[in-house]
Amino acid sequence: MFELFADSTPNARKISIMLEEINESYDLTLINLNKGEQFNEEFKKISPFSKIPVLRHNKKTIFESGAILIYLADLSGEFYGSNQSLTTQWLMAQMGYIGPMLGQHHQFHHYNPGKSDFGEDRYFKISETIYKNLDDHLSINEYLANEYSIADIATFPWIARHPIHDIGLNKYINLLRWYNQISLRPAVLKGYDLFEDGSIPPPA
Ligand SMILES: N[C@@H](CCC(=O)N[C@@H](CS)C(=O)NCC(=O)O)C(=O)O
Repeated sequence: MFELFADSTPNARKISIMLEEINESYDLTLINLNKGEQFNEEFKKISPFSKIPVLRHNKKTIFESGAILIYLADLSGEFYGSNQSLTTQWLMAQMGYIGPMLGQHHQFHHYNPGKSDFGEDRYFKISETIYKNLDDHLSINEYLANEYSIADIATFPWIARHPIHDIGLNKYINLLRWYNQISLRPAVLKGYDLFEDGSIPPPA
């Protein structure tokens, strides 16, 4: 049995999507970030940096969304792709670059506009470049690694925040094709809306 500690965020959605993809049922425990519940002492025991998501499976707990995805791919034998090294490279690119950079773009451009021209400009440009680099790669590849994998599952919920990026997903036709294709998967539709408070944003 699985228990997912989460809120409605891109990193948490990676795990609910993966659990749906591998057909595992799970209990959801809301860690309400707006109320600061991630800082509760009890939660810190299973999440050393006070971050969601965390997955409990049997008596084990696992933190860090990339590590959780690898754990679930190993356990199920699914979605690690035919070339695990390639899948890991794209997964790590999401964990170390795409997610953190888009996350900073959210902070400067969407949540705190006007506080730092430098921050707004820097992370807008980096995010635009990420869209362009992904678009180039997807112009000759159907998915990030050879086939649909945990690398796509990790990246999709971040691109799904495109309405607040103001970059224009529609301009990147290969990224848009990938986005639309993944949006249609029943597991993605269900896993994305984990707390039934927000479905996948349509392309714009
Ligand atoms: N590298 C971590 C990042 C986790 C993360 O930043 N989670 C955010 C939500 S998406 C969070 O818990 N934020 C609460 C906070 O920073 O106080 C992972 O991928 O699991």
